Amino acid sequence: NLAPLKRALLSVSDKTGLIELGQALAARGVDLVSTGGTAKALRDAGLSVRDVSELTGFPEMMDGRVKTLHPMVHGGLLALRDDAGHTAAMSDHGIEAIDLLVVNLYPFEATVARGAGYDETIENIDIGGPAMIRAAAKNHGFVSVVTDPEDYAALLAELDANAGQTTLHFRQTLAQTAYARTGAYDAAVSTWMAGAIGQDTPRRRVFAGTLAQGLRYGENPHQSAAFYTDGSNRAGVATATQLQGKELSYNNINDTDAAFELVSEFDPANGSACAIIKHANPCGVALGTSLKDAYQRAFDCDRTSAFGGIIALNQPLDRATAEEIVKIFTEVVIAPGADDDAIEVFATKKNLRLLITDGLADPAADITSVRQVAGGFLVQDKDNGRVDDLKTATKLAPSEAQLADMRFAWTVAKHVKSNAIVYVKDGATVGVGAGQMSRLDSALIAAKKAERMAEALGLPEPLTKGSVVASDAFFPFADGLMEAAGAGAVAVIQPGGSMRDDEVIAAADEAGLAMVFTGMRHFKH
Ligand code: 93A
Repeated sequence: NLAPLKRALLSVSDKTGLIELGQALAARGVDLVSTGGTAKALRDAGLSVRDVSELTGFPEMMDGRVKTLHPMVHGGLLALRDDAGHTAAMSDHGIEAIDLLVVNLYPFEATVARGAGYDETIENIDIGGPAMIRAAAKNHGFVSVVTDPEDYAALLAELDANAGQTTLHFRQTLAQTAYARTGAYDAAVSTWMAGAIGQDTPRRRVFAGTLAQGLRYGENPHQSAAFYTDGSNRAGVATATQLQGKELSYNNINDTDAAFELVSEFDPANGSACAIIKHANPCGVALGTSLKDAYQRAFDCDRTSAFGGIIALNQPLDRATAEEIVKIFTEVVIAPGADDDAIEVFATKKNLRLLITDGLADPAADITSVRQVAGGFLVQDKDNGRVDDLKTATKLAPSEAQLADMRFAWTVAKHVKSNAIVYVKDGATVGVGAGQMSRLDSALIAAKKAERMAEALGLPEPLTKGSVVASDAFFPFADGLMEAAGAGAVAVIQPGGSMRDDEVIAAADEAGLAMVFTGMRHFKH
């Protein structure tokens, strides 16, 4: 059991809750020591506080770069109170024990987020703060370290419950949080530098994020979960503003991300686009003469699956589209804006979440993606591959209209889990086959869904008749291609490059198909 806490060093950039904490500590007889700005804030509130320069015998210098980097501070944080050698060193050098460290760091992440220049960003790399945090956390046997204003209340409650001290378990928890903070901080610095200097290899990267919110549960109710932001401030689900609806779930966030990344492929200057996602795969994607038209056409691809789906739009939500969307149950709508009329329409559906982003995501951005495997992480550049030159492989060349549909189908296929087969007609998906272990099965499933939709819509034949089809990777055999042709596809876009390309091309020629090769594949696993 430690003696009641005697001395606290407070050095905080975010002064939220500082005065209340200082008052509460002073009321408990704790001696306060602080760096310049923090000391001033405490003094202005009428508290008595010593400057850290009084402790170190050195002024804060070099524009504050050197304020607490001194043995008087670090000795006071690191000394083992039950070690005769350490306590002797303390008394020899007049080092005063620091029992509580309250630090939050220079706002590096916020500085990056607001787009500050190189020099200003460098100046916001905190050195003394992390050094103290790491020292205090190492010495958690004796020292409490608080790095988040949200923990001030818990600290005070702990002091009250334990005669002016903290329990070892509490200090351990604080230390664990502290190392998470310094680790994430340096990761943010390294990530920013990678971008600033054009260091784009994923081989020298470290990943950490900032807790954005705890989630009710994970993919399933028996899994606990949380959501972290990576500080990149990229437009998307992590940075969107939620205007209404209950809290997003783990699966909502994952699906909303898939929806928004997909719809962001379609430049709003070229027209309206809508993507509807279920279980991270699109069940309908369409361009339209208006946003409402795009939504309706996306919906008509697979009305059954669209129920309870997640909708992403590439233009601000308007009243007409909102009125159409509320006709069925939808989990989330994400869009780069919403007008007042649309917001009014959505207000009648309390559970429908509406997320507003700051523009669209840049599909060409150089981003690193991370996936966990047992015992490690897989890191790669995000798939931002684009194909401009399509090579016609068959005798028959595609028409301009078919080429436009092929490019659309190819873009959608990039966002469909492999094996991906996507049928498209007139700028709308009419059949999506996703995530099958065989390409043939994906082609079959997509065609089957199109048949079902034709029945539901009372059409004379499935919309796959006269469609184009995209395959995210080459057809290893002619069978998948023939399945697509059987469903009515008349033009094919695929990477090419199979050992049996000759066979596949011959089969396409025989069936009277036009086929182009992209020379690039878009596996998504
Ligand atoms: O510039 S520093 O890296 N050098 C230091 O020695 C130092 N000591 C504390 N930054 C340092 N700090 C940071 O100053 C703290 O982490 C805190 O964020 C900030 C508090 O400064 P002030 O009390 O003057 O507002």
